[in-house]
Amino acid sequence: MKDKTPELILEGTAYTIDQLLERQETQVALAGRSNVGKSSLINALAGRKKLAKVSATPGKTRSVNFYRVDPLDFYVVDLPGYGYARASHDERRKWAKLLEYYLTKSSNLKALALLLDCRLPPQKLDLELICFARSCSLPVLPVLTKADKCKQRERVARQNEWQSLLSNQPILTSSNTRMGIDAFWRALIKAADGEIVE
Ligand SMILES: Nc1nc2c(ncn2[C@@H]2O[C@H](COP(=O)(O)OP(=O)(O)O)[C@@H](O)[C@H]2O)c(=O)[nH]1
Ligand SMILES: [Mg+2]
Repeated sequence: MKDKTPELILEGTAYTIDQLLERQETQVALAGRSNVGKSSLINALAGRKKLAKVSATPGKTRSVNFYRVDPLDFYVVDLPGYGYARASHDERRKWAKLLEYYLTKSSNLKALALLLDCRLPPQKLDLELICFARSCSLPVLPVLTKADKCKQRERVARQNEWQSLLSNQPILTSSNTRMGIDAFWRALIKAADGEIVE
């Protein structure tokens, strides 16, 4: 990257839909299935080990964290992971509602960075979220995680598979090796500028 890598600063946490919709600043959201590697990716973006909690026990995040991107003045919004197998029916419904409200009602949201496990074929819940994002004209930026766990052939196959379902090219990343982290930063900045479209 030509410029200095921006910083991520945790500025607030929302627990309710009202708190979630209060923010007026430009936002790019991060979403993905529980355990996809979202917290690890936030830490890799920030270049810090413990900004976001990496969980040994999945399904723990119930709140929405707002990270300010300094000095660019937009927010990276860390949405709760979905699809945790052991979540109760009530919890799932609550999460779905929160996600739905946020995606439909947040006028400052520019794009949804969707984290997808590089080792897995497209999953039902991911496809449902993509459909939903489309229904509210929200551009989806696909990000493949844990690429270090895949051979090159598998990476390319997975990229092609997602490419055929989405208009934007998936970015291959690994929080462990930092592969694709700069590319992800560039894509986030483009997304905040409204340059990523569906
Ligand atoms: N090999 C590998 N493991 C990862 C990577 N990112 C996350 N993990 C592991 O995947 C598990 C879930 O990670 P976490 O960041 O907590 O996922 P989250 O639930 O989506 O926030 C943890 O055991 C991480 O160490 C990666 O890029 N490579
Ligand atoms: Mg997490």
